[in-house]
Amino acid sequence: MRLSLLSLLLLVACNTTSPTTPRRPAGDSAGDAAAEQFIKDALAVIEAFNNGSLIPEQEALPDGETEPAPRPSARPTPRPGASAAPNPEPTSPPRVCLDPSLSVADDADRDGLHDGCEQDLAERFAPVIYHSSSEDRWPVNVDWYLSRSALAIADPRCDKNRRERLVPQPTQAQLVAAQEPACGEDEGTLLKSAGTRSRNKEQTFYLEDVPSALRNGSTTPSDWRTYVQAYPNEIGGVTLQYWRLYAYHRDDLLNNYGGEWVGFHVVLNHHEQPQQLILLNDKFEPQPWEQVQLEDERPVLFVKPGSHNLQLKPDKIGAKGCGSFLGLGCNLDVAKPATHVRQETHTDGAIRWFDGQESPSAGLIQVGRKEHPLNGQDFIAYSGLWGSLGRLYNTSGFWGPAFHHVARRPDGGITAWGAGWRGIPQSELFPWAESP
Ligand SMILES: [Ca+2]
Ligand SMILES: [Ca+2]
Repeated sequence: MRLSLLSLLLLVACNTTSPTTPRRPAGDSAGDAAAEQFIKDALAVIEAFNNGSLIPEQEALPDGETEPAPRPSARPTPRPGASAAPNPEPTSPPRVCLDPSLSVADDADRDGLHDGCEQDLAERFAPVIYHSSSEDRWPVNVDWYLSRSALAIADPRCDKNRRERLVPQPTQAQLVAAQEPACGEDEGTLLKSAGTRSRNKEQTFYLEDVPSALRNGSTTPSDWRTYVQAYPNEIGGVTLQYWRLYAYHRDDLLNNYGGEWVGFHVVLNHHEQPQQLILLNDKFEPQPWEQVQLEDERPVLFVKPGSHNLQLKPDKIGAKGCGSFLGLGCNLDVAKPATHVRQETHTDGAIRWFDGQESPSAGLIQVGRKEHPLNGQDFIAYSGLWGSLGRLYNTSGFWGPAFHHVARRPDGGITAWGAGWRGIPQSELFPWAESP
């Protein structure tokens, strides 16, 4: 069993101020040594925590609990008297986009950063994305998907293994407003479409797969919206998360499912300089910025057809349009426009197709926090699945950005949503409630 951070700090404190240790007058050298040792011990605990080698235990939610539950603090609370400890963050101001005098109008997602400044950074580092000319599952956006799907619930603990359609073509407001009573041993608990995350994809809200004829997504470029979340990070800069939605994931015969979210992070330091690009394909993959191809300051990413995994290089991405015999040996090549579709994701960017047609891109939209969405993007608080339930875990839909499955922390925290977030609210880091 791991000791919680709070327990360790208490242990340190108790050892330092043990009632068996006689109190010493101020200025006493032994007392100074004890105080010094206390600070050293506390710093060691803080360092271990920040290194990830000390993770607070997750407290089980009581039955029926669906509201945000108090969690162990993501960062240690300094003890009075330990304030002489140096700032563990290796940077000093300026803090990017940070303004203590911000009004709610300027910081509607309440992360301490000016929303306009966050948008400017997101536009500046918005990626250029290449799809192969042999792609057949194109991007969509949230409202496109919702208007062709239906909100439903699955609860195998009910009689007859409940699978029930609740709201056809839900709006974003309807998507996050559903509440249904749980069956079985959880009877009396309310499952919430904006709150309850299912561990095993059993007792869960889900969005039905779109009909087969629509699984190729949208070929209308104005539908290819890119969603952004920005937040203050632990190196005094801003982390930019970019997320995109596809109607369907087709990997192979066995690993197909509806509703796929693909994302990555751009980590900026306190001088607005990018340090890392973190891919979120099947795992959390930080990449040094030096390895990222750039167009001006913008990262360039390549999409593997069907699975939509993101790559830093176009290696082994097959394509059409090379003019080779039977298309043999044809791969996506930036220098050969017939092998790809090039999308500038920033607002006012363009999309150029392999046949030369060009049209405006859909641009970026900030989603804000799941507790304080921006720009009407309420979907970000939806905690159910984005595709139907299949026979297996991997053939069922997956979660959206704020409840994403990649690299989930041992204590249940959502890594893909909260990595490096300085002072992350516990209600953002953890699901609000969990079901089987
Ligand atoms: Ca903000
Ligand atoms: Ca933000």
